[in-house]
Amino acid sequence: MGFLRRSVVKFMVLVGSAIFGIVAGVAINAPYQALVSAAANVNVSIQDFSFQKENEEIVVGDTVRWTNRDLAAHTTTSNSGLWDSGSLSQGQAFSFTFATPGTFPYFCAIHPSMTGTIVVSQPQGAPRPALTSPPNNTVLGNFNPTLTWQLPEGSTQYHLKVTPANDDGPGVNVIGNATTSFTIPPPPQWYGLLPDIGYTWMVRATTVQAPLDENDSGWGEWSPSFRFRTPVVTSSSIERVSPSNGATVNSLTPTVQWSNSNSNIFYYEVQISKDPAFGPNAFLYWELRHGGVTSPPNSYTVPSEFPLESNTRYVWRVRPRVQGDGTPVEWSASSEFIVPGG
Ligand SMILES: [Cu+2]
Repeated sequence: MGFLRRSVVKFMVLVGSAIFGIVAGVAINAPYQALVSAAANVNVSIQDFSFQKENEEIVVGDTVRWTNRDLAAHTTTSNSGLWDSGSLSQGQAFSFTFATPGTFPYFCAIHPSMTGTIVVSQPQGAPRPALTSPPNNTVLGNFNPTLTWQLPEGSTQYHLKVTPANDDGPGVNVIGNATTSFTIPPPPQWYGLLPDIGYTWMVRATTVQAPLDENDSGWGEWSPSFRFRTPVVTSSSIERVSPSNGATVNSLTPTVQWSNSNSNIFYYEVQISKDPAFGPNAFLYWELRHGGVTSPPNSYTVPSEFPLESNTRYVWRVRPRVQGDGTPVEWSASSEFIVPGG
């Protein structure tokens, strides 16, 4: 039953995306071509004590030309001081070319209630960053790769995004000055990348001087994306530290702790069971732990809501957590400990 329902849903998604693809191909292509064009001039009249029209939307490189049609003198003066025409008498004009994206309010310095806004966006088809290394579809040999790219001329900032397969796990989301590389720091500086996952990464840029956040409209388009894959790891670097094998604990909520000679691994699965085979007939404690933030590091404490049984022998084991599009790895060997009689 569940299987059937899943099939139906999958089928509907496929049909939907096929239709969307056709529509997008027809509808988007034509205007996209038209937008890749030379810089334009936009005329704004200063007339009847107002800017006409008050809100203009242009792209980077466009020039706005204000012409005073009134008998009275006016100015066009940027709120931020970017431009100031000074007093314009009837028939006089002033032009300004916008080199960066952003929203630019302005007013008349003689009649401050006269206001307007120029909204400047990046033109479609503007140069985008190009990713250079690691080359697309590289399988990494380490967990702190240096990602490099080229930026379009005049870029002031970049925005780098690294996303795990199925968005399952942590990623990297960095905005910086216009450098052309970023090295993902290894643990414990950053808990960035998990093992055996395909990551997608891309970069976008801006020519805006002011610092942008990721939701700002001043960003250019994303580069085409690249993929890399993190190394496969095993449980062989894990040692079970305490309780030592065969030890008797003094609590129904003991802490198990392990160490790992592979410092790149920080996310773990832990199991504790009465059943030496960790089978389904005994209550199975099966938890995920970020070993870098547990106290002590690389540990799991049985929660007081689910204490162990007294007078019982338990086994426990650990493995690095693999998720996304990765393949789960073998568990470590198991250790046992004894909970004494109550
Ligand atoms: Cu005025």
